[in-house]
Amino acid sequence: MQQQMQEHTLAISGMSCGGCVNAVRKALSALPGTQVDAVAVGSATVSYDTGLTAVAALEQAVRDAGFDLDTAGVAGKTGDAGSGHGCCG
Ligand SMILES: [Cu+2]
Repeated sequence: MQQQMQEHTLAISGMSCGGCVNAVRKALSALPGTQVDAVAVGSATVSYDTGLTAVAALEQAVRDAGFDLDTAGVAGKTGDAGSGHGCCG
């Protein structure tokens, strides 16, 4: 069996508290082949098996959990908390 683990960091906007962190962690860890390495307000680092899932699926899980991808970039701007997304409105 060939496992090809790839690490990916997602920049996420709309996170603002520990509840958001938990929601994102739960959403990502529910995907097949993923191992959530770290989640903080504004970002999540995940290792995933490229044979089982893809970055697009990770991003979709984040959106499904009620958050947005901060596609403007990991470096620099912090997500705009309080935009009405996530667990705390
Ligand atoms: Cu929250």
